[in-house]
Parts: sequence; C-alpha cells; structure tokens
Amino acid sequence: MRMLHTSDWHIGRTFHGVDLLADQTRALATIAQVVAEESVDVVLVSGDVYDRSIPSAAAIAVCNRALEAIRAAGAEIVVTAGNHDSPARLGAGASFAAAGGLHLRTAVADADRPVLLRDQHGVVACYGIPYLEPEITRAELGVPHARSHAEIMAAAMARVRADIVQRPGARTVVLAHAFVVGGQATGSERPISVGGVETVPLAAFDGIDYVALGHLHGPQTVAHAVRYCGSPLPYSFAENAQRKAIWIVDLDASGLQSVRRRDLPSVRELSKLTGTLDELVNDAKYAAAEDHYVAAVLTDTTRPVDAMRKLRERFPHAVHMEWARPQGHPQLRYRERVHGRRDLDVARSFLLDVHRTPSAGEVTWLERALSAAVAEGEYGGEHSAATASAEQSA
Ligand SMILES: [Mn+2]
Repeated sequence: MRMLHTSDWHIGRTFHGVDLLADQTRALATIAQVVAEESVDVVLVSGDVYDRSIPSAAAIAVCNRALEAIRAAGAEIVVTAGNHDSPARLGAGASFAAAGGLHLRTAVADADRPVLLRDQHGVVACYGIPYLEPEITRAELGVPHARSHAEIMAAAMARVRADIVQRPGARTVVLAHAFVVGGQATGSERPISVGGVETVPLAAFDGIDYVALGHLHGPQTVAHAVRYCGSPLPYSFAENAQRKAIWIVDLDASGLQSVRRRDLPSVRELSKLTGTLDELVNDAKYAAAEDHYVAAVLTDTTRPVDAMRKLRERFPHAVHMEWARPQGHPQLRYRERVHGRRDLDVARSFLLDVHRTPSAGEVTWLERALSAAVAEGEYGGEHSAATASAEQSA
C-alpha cells in the first residue's frame, strides 16, 4: 500500500496580509498530481487543514476542490484535525463523506475507531488522533487530572492500542497532530501550550508501523517511522531556505517498507533583501527576486520616503519592509548627531524621518515658530527648541 503524508495546509492563511488562496490552490493541485504520478492509494492529512476554526467560503471551496482532485487521482483520504481546525466543522458529514472515500477523524471519540484499508497483504488500520487540548479532552479520555500533552497523548494511544490488540495481523498507521520531542519548529506554528509542557515523547508511538505527524511546518524525521511532512507552502520568512515536501510511504506485508521524500515545487519564493532603497530598486543583482515575496530591510541613514510603493514598482510581491536604524555609532546620541546643525535643518530632517519631506508652507511655519521661540528667549544657549523637542521624540 502506498501512502502520501501531508499536513498543515492552513487554507485561508494570509502572508503579511497577502491572500494565499491562489498559491494554496496550486500547491494542493501539485499534491493531486503526485497522487496520480505515484499511484498513491491513500493520502494522510495530519491536521491544520484550515487556518481558522471558521474558514471563509472561499477557503472551503479551495479545500473541497483539492480533496476532489486527490480523490479523482485515485486515492482515498484520511483527515484529522489540527489545533487550527474546528473538529465539529471539519468533521461535519463524516459518515456520508466516508462513502466517497474521504475519512474524517476529527473527534476524540473517533481516535480508536480506525479507517480500515485493504491491500493484497490484508488490513491496514489507520487511526486519526486529532489535536488534543488537555483541558477540553482529559475528562473524555478518562484522565481528569492530566495536565500535559504527554499524559493526554498516552491516554489516546492506550485506546488505540486496546483496539489494535483486537486486530491481529493488521498493520497500523497513526495520524496525530502534536509536538513530538525532538521536532524543530519553524516559527509559523501557533504554540499549543500556554506555559506548560507541550511536547509528547516519541515513545508514545512505539510499535506503530508509521506515524504521520502534523503541527511542525518543516519536513523532518523524528524516527524512521515517525515523521513530520511540514506545510506545503512556507508560512514565514524563516522558512525561506526550506524546501517543502511530502513523504511517500510504502507498506509491505510486514509493515513499513520504505519512506521517500518528494520535494514540492515552490509556488513563489521568499527573499529577504538588505540594502539601501536605491540599491534594492536599481541593482541588477536583485533581479531574481522580482517575482518573489520580498521582505526588505532598508539601511538608508534616514528613513526613505514612500519606500514600500517604490519597492513594489520593482517587486510587486513585496510584503514587508523595515528600516534598520543606522547602527554605525551606537554611542552617538541624538544631541551629538545634531550638534552644529541649524535648528531648521534638524526640524526638517526630523519631519522627513517620521513623515515626509515638509512642504514649502510647512517649512515657513517652522521658520516662524523657531524665530518666535528664539525671540521670546525661552530657549537659548546650547539647546535650541528644535533640538530639545527632537531629542524627546527620538
Ligand atoms: Mn500548523
């Protein structure tokens, strides 16, 4: 039996305010293509199908089209819920969906009710353990005093094992949405624990032929038979060097035969660019990033005016921009930096930094205000009005 392990689709997620539905549609279409190319029998989706518990109508449409394409490519589908999903909403219509080959295992009560798949060697019992929030699930799992994810997962796996012993000869697969010890987060995962220990020991899954994990967004191998496939798209700039992937998992008569990684093509690359605005918009070396999602760090000595608009003329998919305050002389205080400059120049560059180039009218007002202040004699000596107020604001 050939399985394809994917997770963390996060349909409906935005990236620095940019709608990703078109990118997600393409990434999920690629997964359906791989199903056809590799003659995959079963697709395992280990949670965080949607980004939000109440997905938008457009996100639901993208999800349904993806599931239909995977099914049309020849695979049955087993889905469990992640911490972003609503188990009740994702699992709606599960009994009807199962008739069409879509097996939704989103409720705690379903954790020990396997999807029974068959190949020439017999039965594969496939268990879906949704994300288990300790506070919400401990009573139902019969461990009312459990506080940690480890205790909750142990209770869920005890139920799974109690079912497995009644199925002699069955090969076993578990989908789970959890943070297993040894896994590496990328930063785009939402923490699943407030303060407490969120990790689950690897030993929780001992003896299972393959464990298809979801939650962490980078593809990784925790143990040969226990893996994260990661998200099909990068969801933070920290993932810009990471290739996204799925696992192709083959079971033979005795259990796990092999696991093979297949990289997914990137829909749109991420680039972090650092330089002055002028360099970024003109230097030929940045040409490759023109159709990337771009996060720019500007190193100009003063904050450039209208920088995002200028960046987007060259990089239409620029999504983030920050100005790195010059660090050349950290010991140099504002007072020293403005020393010897005319009050009007200091005020003018302050306005430029925080707002934009002052208009001729605004410069006239500034001149009047400064000369009025000097004439009234309230400020004198070394400290002029403009220097004092600029220092307070810096
Ligand atoms: Mn996730």
